Amino acid sequence: MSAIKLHVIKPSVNNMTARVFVRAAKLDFTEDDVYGKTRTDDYLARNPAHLTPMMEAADLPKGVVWESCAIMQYLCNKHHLDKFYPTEPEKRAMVDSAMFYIVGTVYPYLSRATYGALNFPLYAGEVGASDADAAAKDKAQKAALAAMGETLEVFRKFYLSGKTFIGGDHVSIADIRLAASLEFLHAIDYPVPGWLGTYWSAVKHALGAAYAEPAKDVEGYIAYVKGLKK
Ligand SMILES: N[C@@H](CCC(=O)N[C@@H](CS)C(=O)NCC(=O)O)C(=O)O
Repeated sequence: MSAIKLHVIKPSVNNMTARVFVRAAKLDFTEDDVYGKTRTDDYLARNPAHLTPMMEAADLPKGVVWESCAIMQYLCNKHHLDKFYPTEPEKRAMVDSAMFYIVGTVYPYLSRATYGALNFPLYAGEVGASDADAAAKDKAQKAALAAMGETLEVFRKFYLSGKTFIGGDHVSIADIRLAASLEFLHAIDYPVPGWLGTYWSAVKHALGAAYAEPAKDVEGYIAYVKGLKK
C-alpha cells in the first residue's frame, strides 16, 4: 500500500500543485477524488477546514496535512528532496517567500479575477459573492486583474530576475505552485506577457508528464465551463 494518499479535487490549481509535485518527485502515492465530499462528516472529522488537497500519512501527528505548500514542504523534508526545496537557509528563504507571496497575495487576486469565469463561488465578504449589481462586480473583477498583473511583475523583477526558475537552475516547489496557479489564466484568456510565457514553458518542459497529466484535468474543466457560455 502507498504511504501517501492525496485527497483531491481535480479542476483546482491548489490541488494541481500537490498532484504535480508527487509525480515530479516520483513518490509512491494514491489519489482519492473527493469532489463534492469535503463537507461530509467523515471528511470534516479529519479536516475541519474542509479543504483539498489533503494528504494522509501515518507519521503525521493527526494523520493528515492540508495546504498545498505545506504538503510539498513536508514531503521534501521527509524524503530529502533538496533539489525541489534547497536546504541552504538563504535559498530556502527565497522559495518560502515566493510561496507565501503566491498563496497570500497573488492567489487572492487571481481568484477574484478568474473565479467568475470558472463558475467557482467567490469567497464570503467579497464583491463577487455579494448581491452587488453586475457593473460593480465587473469593476471589482477588473481591479483584481490589474492588481494580479502587478503581483506577477514581482516575479520578473525580483524572484526570477534573470534566472530560469525561482529555485535557480532547478524547478522548486515555488515554481510548481506558481506555474499551476497560472493555469486559471486560460479561463479569462489573459494576455500572458512574453517573459511569463517563457518562464511558464520552461517549468512545463522541465516537469514533462508530471505537469501535463494533472494540468489536463484543469484544462478540461476550463474547456467545459467555456463551452457552457457559448
Ligand atoms: N491555500 C490552500 C487552498 C485550498 C483550497 O482553497 N481548496 C479548495 C479547492 S480550490 C477546496 O478544497 N474547497 C472545498 C471546500 O471548501 O469544501 C492550498 O493551497 O491548498
